[in-house]
Amino acid sequence: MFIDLRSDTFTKPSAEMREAMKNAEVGDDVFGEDPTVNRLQEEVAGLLGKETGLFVASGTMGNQVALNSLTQPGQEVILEENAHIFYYEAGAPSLLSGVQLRTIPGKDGILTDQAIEKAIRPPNVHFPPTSLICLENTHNRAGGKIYPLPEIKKIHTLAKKQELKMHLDGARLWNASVATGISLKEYARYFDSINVCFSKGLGAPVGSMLLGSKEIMRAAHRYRKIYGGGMRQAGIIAAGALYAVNNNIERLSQDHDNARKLAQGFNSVPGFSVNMNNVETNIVMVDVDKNHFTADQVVARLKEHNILILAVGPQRLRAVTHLDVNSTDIKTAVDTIKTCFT
Ligand code: TLP
Repeated sequence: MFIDLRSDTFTKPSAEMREAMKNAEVGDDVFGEDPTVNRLQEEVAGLLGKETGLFVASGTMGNQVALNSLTQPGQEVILEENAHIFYYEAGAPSLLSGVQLRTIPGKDGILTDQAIEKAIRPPNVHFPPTSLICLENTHNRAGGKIYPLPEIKKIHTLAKKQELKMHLDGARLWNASVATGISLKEYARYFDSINVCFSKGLGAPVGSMLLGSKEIMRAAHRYRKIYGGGMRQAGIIAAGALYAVNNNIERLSQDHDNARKLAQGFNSVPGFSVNMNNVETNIVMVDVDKNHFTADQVVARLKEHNILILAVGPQRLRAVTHLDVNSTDIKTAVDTIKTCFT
């Protein structure tokens, strides 16, 4: 049995979740007639305080449908240089929305309103018009970093002043909310659209949701269809997501505790270092000293001992905690790291 720390996307649906999926009431969701999808959309829209939600196949689809709905081809979108939308979505914004991405380096993934203000294009025939700001909370490549609410508020004020739209990639917004005690609604209110994922820390096998006003969601619904995302009896998978939302949010705090323990474990071994200030949720970014090993060497060695982690750079590892990894597994992982590398 592997202890799989590569991502919180590796979770398998529990017996109870599978039971809920098996018993799901279904209908044709392209006609808006799947009762389970409709219930999920209503419940999650209620949780986030948005008018309406649209169940989509993946986080990537949610983000890309949002970009399509909030921009026009030829416009520019501002985002942080390590944002998932820029880094890991296969160049989709240029292909699907015809927009140009303007990336800005953040501090641990976080942008300030001043940095964004400098990047907004003034009216000039030479420039693409800026139309959208995208933030990511928690920030994946920054190691699950939580976007500070005061910063979000300042960026929102700037966006209002400059008449720009705001989209949130909230694949792990649940983690931010559980870690800070700030409600999902409070985080959501500063954004025109938000994507949340059920298939990460919440442990559902498939599915994400885009949320926003009825007007934005009308456009989003059409783009989802254009992308081939009309999923018919999607209630089968929506039931897994519904189960996840109703049962697996509060327990995320255990994943956060486990991430801290794992990070401390790495820090106790020469050659590894984790900035503990950045271990705020369930992602641990580990820097590997090149005088000791490469990230690939560490991955290979740990795999021999049934522990799976990811190399996300030549000297950088990522480990993610989730509901299929308990505190005993973390202890085993830490003991193994100590024996293998000291
Ligand atoms: N992230 C995955 C990989 O794509 C890197 C992971 O293992 O962390 N936004 C954020 C912040 C994400 O972390 C992810 C997935 C997505 C969007 C995309 O979701 P999916 O994989 O459902 O398209």
